[in-house]
This record gives sequence, structure tokens and C-alpha cells, in this order.
Amino acid sequence: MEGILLRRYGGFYYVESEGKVWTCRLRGRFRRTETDFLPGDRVEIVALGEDKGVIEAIKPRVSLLERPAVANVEQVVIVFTLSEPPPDLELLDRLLFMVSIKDLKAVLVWNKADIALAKYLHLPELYQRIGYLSLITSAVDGRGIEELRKLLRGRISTFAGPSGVGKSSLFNAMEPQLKLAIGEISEKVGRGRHTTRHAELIRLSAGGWVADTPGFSRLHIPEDITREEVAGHFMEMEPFLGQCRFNTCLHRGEPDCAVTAAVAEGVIVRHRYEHYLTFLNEVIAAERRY
Ligand SMILES: Nc1nc2c(ncn2[C@@H]2O[C@H](COP(=O)(O)OP(=O)(O)OP(=O)(O)O)[C@@H](O)[C@H]2O)c(=O)[nH]1
Ligand SMILES: [Mg+2]
Ligand SMILES: [Zn+2]
Repeated sequence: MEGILLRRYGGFYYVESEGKVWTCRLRGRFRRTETDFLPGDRVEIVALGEDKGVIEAIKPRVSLLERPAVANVEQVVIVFTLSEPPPDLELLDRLLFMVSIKDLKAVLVWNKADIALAKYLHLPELYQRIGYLSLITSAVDGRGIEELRKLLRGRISTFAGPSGVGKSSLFNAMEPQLKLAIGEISEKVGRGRHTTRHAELIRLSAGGWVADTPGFSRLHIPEDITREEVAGHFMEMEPFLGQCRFNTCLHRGEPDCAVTAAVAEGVIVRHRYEHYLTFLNEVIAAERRY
């Protein structure tokens, strides 16, 4: 049977397959280092009775997040608010940049719609026009929760976003039974609350899996990206790349630059361009350290 590894605990591997969770051991021949089997790994198991099994094989990963360590994450749900805490657009663009570097899909959630402030109402559409799916939600009045469920269905996702934006609240709004369910699992394996050392996947009743801890806890830009690659991670710049006079153009004041021309015309939003320059400078500074 094919399954998905939800979590590991005390030498056991909990695998969801065919609608239930199997408590599995590993076939003896597998290496058992920390990173060989992670939540999200797609595995093949053989049943040994009602709800026990053995992991026989693991499929190649399509992605790997290090913190939290989760395999096969496909999308990152980036949560900000239309209210408090005020949306920090540099942090938002940094998350989008890192999700792009990881080659994952980003979904933007604008929460607290019930207490939205007029000065932020343009943001969802601004990012939608750039090309990011933008969802407006409220964990209080339920707006957008059904759409969020649909976005999570059939995939492995992780949430990201600053403290206080409502990630846990959105989770509970989608899954009123969830808290209870987590409590039961914890008791069953005999560990206290808040003692999760490894990430685990939580299965949503409407389908889909979400990592229990927010992804992207460390926000430094990885060191293996080069200065030439930065612009390619800004979706709206892509149509202009290759159209500058110099093919080495870094779009920071060189003559006949298609990107800065697009910024001047308002085709590229200025704060996005400024954040491009910020990240570019960080990447260049990191190159110098070698
Ligand atoms: N009005 C309103 N308040 C909300 C909404 N969502 C969350 N809150 C409130 O915002 C506060 C923070 O919510 P949490 O769900 O704890 O935020 P979080 O993103 O999980 O925060 P961390 O766990 O610290 O990262 C709580 O007081 C929630 O009740 C919403 O849609 N509308
Ligand atoms: Mg939380
Ligand atoms: Zn240029």
C-alpha cells in the first residue's frame, strides 16, 4: 500500500494509508538517520494486522524543507492581516522570495477581514495582479475558510507568517475538532503537550496535510543563490529580463534597463522593486564572505 508518513515517535512511524493511520516499523535494511524518513515522505507499507505495518520503500522527494524538516511540501500558505499586526511588506516579499527559491507554490492569506483597515484593502488585489493567489479570510466570521480548505486539499502545505496574524485560529476555524484530535494522539503515545521535537503532518478532514509548525522560521537568504538569479524570483520582473541593454544588468541604475523603466511606468510596484534591491544587496554581501 502507498502511504504518507505523518510523524515519527519512539522508533515508530505513523503512516496514513487508505483512510487510516498505521503504526509502522522500518525494514531492517534501511538507514535510520534523522533525515532519512521525514513527515511528508511517501512510502510503501505492508500491513501486519489491523493497524500495524512495515515500511518497505520510500519514494524520491519532490521537495525538502529543513526547518521544520518536512518532505514533499508543495505550497506555503503565507498569512498576513488586513489589520493588526500591520502587514510588513518586506517580510512578505522575503517569504515570497524564499518560497520561489525553494520552487514551491505560495498562497497569500489576508486574515482578520472582519476588522480590516481601509489603508490595507488594496493589498490582496495588488499581489493578485502580480500573480499570487490572494485569499481574504476571517477566522472570526468564517469568510474565506471554505476556499482555504479547498486550497489545502490533496496537498502538503505549511503555514508561514508573523506571530499574531491568526495561523492557529485559521487552523481551528477549518478544523474545529483538531485540537481534540491532537490531544488524543499525544496521550496515546505518552508524551506531554508542546513537546514535539520533530515536525509532524496533520491531516485535514476535507483532505490535505499541513505541517504543525510554521515553515521558514529562519529568514536569512540562502548562500547558494547568485546575484544574477535574484530578479528571476520576482514574478513581475520576469517579462523584462533579457530586455535590458546589458545582459549582465542587475537593474539598479544601469542605462536602458527594462526593469527600472517598468518601475518608472508603474508596471512594477515600487515597494517590490525596493525589496528586490534589498535582497540583491544581501545576496551580494553573502557572496563576499566566501
Ligand atoms: N478579529 C479577528 N481576530 C483574529 C482573527 N484571527 C485571529 N485573531 C486573533 O488574533 C490573535 C492571534 O491569533 P493566533 O491564531 O494565535 O495567531 P498565530 O498566527 O497563530 O500566532 P503565533 O502562534 O504566535 O505565530 C488572537 O487573539 C486571535 O483571536 C480574525 O480573523 N479576526
Ligand atoms: Mg499559532
Ligand atoms: Zn536591467
